[in-house]
Amino acid sequence: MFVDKAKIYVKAGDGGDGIVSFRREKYVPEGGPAGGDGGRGADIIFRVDEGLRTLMDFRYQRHFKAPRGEKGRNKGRHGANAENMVVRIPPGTVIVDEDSGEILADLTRHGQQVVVAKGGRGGRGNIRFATPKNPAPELAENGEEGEERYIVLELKVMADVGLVGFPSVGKSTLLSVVSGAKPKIGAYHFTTITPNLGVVDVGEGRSFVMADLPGLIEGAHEGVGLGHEFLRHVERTRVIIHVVDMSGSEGRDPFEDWQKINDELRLYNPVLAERPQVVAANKMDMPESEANLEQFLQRVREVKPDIEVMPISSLTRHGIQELLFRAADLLDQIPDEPVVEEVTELSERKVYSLEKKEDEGFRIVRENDTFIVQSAKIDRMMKRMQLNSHEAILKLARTLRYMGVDDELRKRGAVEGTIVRIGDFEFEFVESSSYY
Ligand SMILES: Nc1nc2c(ncn2[C@@H]2O[C@H](COP(=O)(O)OP(=O)(O)OP(=O)(O)O)[C@@H](O)[C@H]2O)c(=O)[nH]1
Ligand SMILES: [Mg+2]
Repeated sequence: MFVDKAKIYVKAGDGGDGIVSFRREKYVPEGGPAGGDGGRGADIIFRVDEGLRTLMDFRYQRHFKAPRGEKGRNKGRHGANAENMVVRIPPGTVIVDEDSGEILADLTRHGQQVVVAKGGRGGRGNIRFATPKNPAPELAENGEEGEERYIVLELKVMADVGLVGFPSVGKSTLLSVVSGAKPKIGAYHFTTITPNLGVVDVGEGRSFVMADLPGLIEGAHEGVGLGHEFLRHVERTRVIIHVVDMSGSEGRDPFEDWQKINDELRLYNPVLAERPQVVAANKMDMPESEANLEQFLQRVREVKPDIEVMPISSLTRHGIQELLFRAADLLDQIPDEPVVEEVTELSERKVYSLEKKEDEGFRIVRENDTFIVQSAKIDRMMKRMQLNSHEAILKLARTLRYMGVDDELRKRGAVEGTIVRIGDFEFEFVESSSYY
């Protein structure tokens, strides 16, 4: 098991602004308010697509910004809602909020989806603010901001392709040149003692997970050299790349190596003998390799005429691209089995609500002679208000009084003329009787 990870930023669409507008019709000199509401900003939705295997795509695109809603229009018409943005993720993706560490969703089945950032509501147009007392309001609201957050995607994956072979044939080296993985490489046997995995990007939107497994030796199927441990991993891979050292170093015979490993696979589980296998004839950069390969091909074809042998050198990278394409093609041909294991600790955990908890309170701090009002609610409200009209200011003042901000300021010593800062705005404190 290994975890493919990606950190991304999502920002849902802002709502469209409401507008101030008045009817202008023949014979109606002073038309009523006619400014429509803004449209809703786009949500960002993550949806499971079973065709995806890795989080590779998120290495190239890490920022997702959804479109905003349209502005309100005249004659009371709504601005259009923005179309939601759908991002495809592979099955088995756990979505975590970076700030809180909360699991937002744990999606396993095709088509499952979750809203990771909600689009903002459209602002109300001036039609909506009309009252009998104020039939022609000069007041409209800005669209609400779309949610934004940093998200960590975690995918628990199993390997699609397993590298098997004797120790020191170059399995780890191969993985290191085709993926971002950094396995330990060494001229001694059993350099690798636990599997390493890496994501291989084949291009054209195709990618797969490759496992570099510890070297196998004779008797592995009986457990020699931790054989069982390693073979269990091979069992789970869908395609086997059998790496054979063609240089015949250490007096070894490539054909015998190949046979011995295949015996171990078959003896451990006969199914493994049927698994699609490509032989990667490695170390072709060495002087004896060419001659050895010729011999190898002859002998191998006697026992298995349809065997695929691809000469490569992980050192010079010769033949590597062809090998990867071949592995990807084989994977495409194999019927999809579920590769995602149910991760019980996660699926039993509650999926947390994405709704933000409203924070209704406020805090007043003093900076010399200035009083600063800190409140998420008021900040949000001020962002929505178009504070260029007298009416909007009055509405804000009423809200502040209603929330108890006025009383608290007075208690803390604010008097007529004291400077009060809220967000980016500074006001003079005015005794409420003079509001009207
Ligand atoms: N000349 C040459 N040497 C290679 C090539 N690939 C790997 N080697 C060397 O072979 C040695 C063993 O490489 P590893 O990648 O560690 O082999 P391994 O199969 O992972 O070995 P274990 O983990 O012990 O099973 C290292 O010294 C590599 O530098 C190649 O294409 N050409
Ligand atoms: Mg190794």
